[in-house]
Amino acid sequence: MEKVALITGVTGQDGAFLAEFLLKKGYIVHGVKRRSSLFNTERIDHLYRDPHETDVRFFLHHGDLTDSTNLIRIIQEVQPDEIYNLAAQSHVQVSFEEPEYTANADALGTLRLLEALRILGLTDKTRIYQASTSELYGKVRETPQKETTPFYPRSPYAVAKLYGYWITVNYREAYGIYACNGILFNHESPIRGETFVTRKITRAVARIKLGLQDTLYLGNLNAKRDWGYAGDYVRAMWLILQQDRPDDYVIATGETHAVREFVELAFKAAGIDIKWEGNGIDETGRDAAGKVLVRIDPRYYRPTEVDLLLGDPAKAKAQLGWSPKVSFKELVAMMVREDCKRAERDILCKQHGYAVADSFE
Ligand code: NDP
Ligand code: GDR
Repeated sequence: MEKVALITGVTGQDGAFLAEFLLKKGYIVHGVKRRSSLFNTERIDHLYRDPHETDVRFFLHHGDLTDSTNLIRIIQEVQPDEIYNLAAQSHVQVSFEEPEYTANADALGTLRLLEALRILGLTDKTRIYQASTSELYGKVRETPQKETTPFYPRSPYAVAKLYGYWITVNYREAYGIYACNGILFNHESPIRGETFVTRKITRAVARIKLGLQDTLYLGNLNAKRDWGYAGDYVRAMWLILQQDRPDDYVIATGETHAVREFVELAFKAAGIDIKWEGNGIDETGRDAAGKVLVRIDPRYYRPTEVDLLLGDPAKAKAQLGWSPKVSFKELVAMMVREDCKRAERDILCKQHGYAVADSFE
């Protein structure tokens, strides 16, 4: 029998990678997407087929994690073997501006899915994966961070995800649901949202290289992250739901790099050497000719920062047989390469009189 998966957040970076991965494994995949005034399916358009065709295996449903009745209806219709709860207001800085909405979608949204399984009598049938995060570790208590490291969330996003983590554990213990947390460290790709720091950097590097932009404005260059490749991480999500017993796992590379290093490597991948000058908000990154390419804008500083994330994926390696395949250097180069192609396309569009979006925050 073919397995049926339901992915919330299917239009996001991970949703797109996971949908493709599961379709390749022979799953029938259903995705929940929000209604939006413009198309928001760019990342999954290549997977979508007209539902009137035969042998369609990928279906989309309108839905929202803030709407219980809608989630219950979708789950009742789909009767999934596996649910991957990837939907979230996932931007840490935005969560300081929209804390209540973030809690509603990220914390209560998780509860709504778990309750739907109970209401529909699917606690024995449906396995559920919760997209937990290294942001739970927040303020450094121990490095590297592993499954037993205490949590200390440092943003409304992380606090909401803390609830999501524990409600998942609680429903596993209380009702015997196969419910698991993947505590995933940062993972990136050429389809990463443009306002996360990695993509913001690689997009700007490409546009600076091709003359579409002069300067890249950033916040804290000293924050350190354990960055991996999203394609590797969705494989871990699937493995987590294929074990004999439900459990929680750290998924990380075991390497950490500062934002500053990411900037240097990204420019290098585009053939530009960056030299740093000055300190704090006056720090600049210059090319060999002395032109300022990187400046600090304190608007991007966070009220409370997470200084250092470094994960220990030993448990995932031992129990899931998972390890990352794409290195940090390969990831940066891949992202710069793809953004250079997009910048070239933007130049063509401009030359033919079509408007293109110039800047992202
Ligand atoms: P994205 O921001 O790229 O995607 C988030 C998805 O959630 C989008 O499809 C978005 O829809 C959808 N969404 C947002 N709010 C709602 C809502 N109220 N109802 C339904 N759908 C909603 O995130 P990623 O793909 O990067 O991350 C996937 C998950 O993993 C998230 O939960 C994130 O918090 C978590 N995570 C991510 C990590 C990473 O490094 N990428 C690391 C650890 C955890 P739309 O397209 O319409 O905006
Ligand atoms: P993060 O990712 O907060 O780790 O959350 P992000 O890329 O937004 O920030 C990483 C670090 O870079 C610093 N930074 C900047 N960040 C942004 N966005 N823009 C800037 O201009 C900038 N300058 C410096 C930040 O201060 C931070 O320290 C991501 C999300 O995907 C979450 O959903 C996920 O849970 C975690 O990763 C793991």
